[in-house]
Amino acid sequence: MLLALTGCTNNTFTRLGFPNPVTTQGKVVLSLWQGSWIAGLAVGVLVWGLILWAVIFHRKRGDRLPPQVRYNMPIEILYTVVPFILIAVLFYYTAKDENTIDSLSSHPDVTVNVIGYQWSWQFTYADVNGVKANVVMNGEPWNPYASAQQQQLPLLEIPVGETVRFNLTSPDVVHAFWVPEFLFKRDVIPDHPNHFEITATQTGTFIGHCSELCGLYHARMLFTLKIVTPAQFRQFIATEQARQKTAAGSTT
Ligand SMILES: [Cu+2]
Repeated sequence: MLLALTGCTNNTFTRLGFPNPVTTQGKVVLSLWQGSWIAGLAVGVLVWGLILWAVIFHRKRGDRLPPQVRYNMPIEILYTVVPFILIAVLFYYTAKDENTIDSLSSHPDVTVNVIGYQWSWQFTYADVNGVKANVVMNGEPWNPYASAQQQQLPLLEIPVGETVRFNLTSPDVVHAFWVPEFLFKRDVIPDHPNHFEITATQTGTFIGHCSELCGLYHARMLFTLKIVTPAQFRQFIATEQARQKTAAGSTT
């Protein structure tokens, strides 16, 4: 029933509490989550059924000790083999999906270098379709004296339907890059660059978070993620390149 439900509807109930994924990788995570629940429920129903059966049909009827099953080889082997099969199936699908989610293409369409620092984000568009972009989007570290409305969140804009690679580094402590709708987070570790790729499947605006407690204003370490059409994205890059060139020119 659950399988049929997941096939034809898309709501929090059939997603078992997960957000609606907006990347191809996120959809893989969601399927693994749903599959694990279905497997878990199937085992649960069997075990609960056996417990109820024992409770109802094997109640204590007098003082005679019922037949004991200790050192019964076939049952001992069953106890060992069945859990092993359960774990092996879960392991197989988890490892398979991890490989899919972790896979890096040889030529991503867009490469973004991400620096997570106390307490904001910097996004550098290193490469767009094999061409150096040199666009830097920097957040202002959280200012406790400014109102939430005054505070500008750093902007990460990416195109829908194209592979985007993120290279993650940190100059200070461990952070973690997290967009709930990616159904994915990855640590941002000093002296240990991390990488991952996503392909967005729909446009929209989302909020990204740091998900590793990193100090006083950790909770304020947010960014805006905008997934736009490839044409809007090219326009964004061109506009930022022009703006940043002018800004650089006016300071020298
Ligand atoms: Cu952080």
